[in-house]
Amino acid sequence: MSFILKLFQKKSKPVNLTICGLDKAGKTTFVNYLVHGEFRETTPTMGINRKSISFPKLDLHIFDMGGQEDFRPIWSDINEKSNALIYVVDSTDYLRFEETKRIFLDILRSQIDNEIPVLILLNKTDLPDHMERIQFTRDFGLLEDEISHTWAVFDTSAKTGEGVVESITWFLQMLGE
Ligand SMILES: Nc1nc2c(ncn2[C@@H]2O[C@H](COP(=O)(O)OP(=O)(O)OP(=O)(O)O)[C@@H](O)[C@H]2O)c(=O)[nH]1
Ligand SMILES: [Mg+2]
Repeated sequence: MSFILKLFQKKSKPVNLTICGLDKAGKTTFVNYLVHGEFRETTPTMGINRKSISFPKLDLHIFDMGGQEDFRPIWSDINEKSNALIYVVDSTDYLRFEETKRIFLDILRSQIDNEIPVLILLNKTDLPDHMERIQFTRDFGLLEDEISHTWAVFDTSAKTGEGVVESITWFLQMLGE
């Protein structure tokens, strides 16, 4: 490519994306599905797992955060520098529902700006007795007046791939892809 063409070539927009959620929610499995197009076994993320994916109009720099309690204090620093948030919830983890809701609302209130789009993944919907999306949306506090972010909830399975393309397509549109 000539020097002149390179000068006028459209640059991809860099986007920093944080993926948060409790440990074992399926964050890394989701990222793996995005990157490899198939399910891969994972090990718990110790700290931060970084991946980059290029789309035609944007470069996604993914910060897949470790969800164990010890690593959660790191989240705020990364979230404050992020342009996008994915929050992953294990749809079969009824026991920790209030814990994940509290942490999620705290991120929205104090760690990210109002204009940042938020994609919520109700993950592991391949498993029986998972939460239903409509009920989840209400119980998770998303319909409250104080929520001013653009958000959407998608049923996903990072194991079978259900909802992976649909959710990321919505998100890329919100990010200007
Ligand atoms: N059935 C099912 N299992 C899943 C799904 N997503 C993840 N898992 C499994 O759940 C376990 C935890 O997945 P991870 O992706 O490592 O979870 P994580 O949120 O990254 O966990 P931390 O790194 O500890 O924060 C693994 O055994 C995955 O295979 C899913 O959609 N369906
Ligand atoms: Mg992980």
